[in-house]
Amino acid sequence: MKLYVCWGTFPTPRPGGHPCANAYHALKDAGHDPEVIRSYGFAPLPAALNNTPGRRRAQELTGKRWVPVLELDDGTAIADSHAIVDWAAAHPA
Ligand SMILES: N[C@@H](CCC(=O)N[C@@H](CS)C(=O)NCC(=O)O)C(=O)O
Repeated sequence: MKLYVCWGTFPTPRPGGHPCANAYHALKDAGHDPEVIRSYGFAPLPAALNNTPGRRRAQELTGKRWVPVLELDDGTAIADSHAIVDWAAAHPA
């Protein structure tokens, strides 16, 4: 599986935590070892400033360039960190 993230999976002071880190650690805690794809950019900026492979793949999968996005090995996409956390809890490795 591939986890598309922004710039990494580091903690941030944001209330509720860093969404990409939350998704990543939920997957690890469930026994998964996702390939982390750093997408860089910042989704609210114009698409031209988000023209990275990770952002383009996020758009193909979800219609939006926001991350985190989880891509399962069968191509299924799960967008939004909360949905990824829920998926991880329901699908231990
Ligand atoms: N509700 C979304 C929020 C996602 C979110 O805010 N992602 C951060 C990156 S961790 C962000 O800045 N997204 C804009 C972007 O993709 O650049 C979620 O929980 O996944």
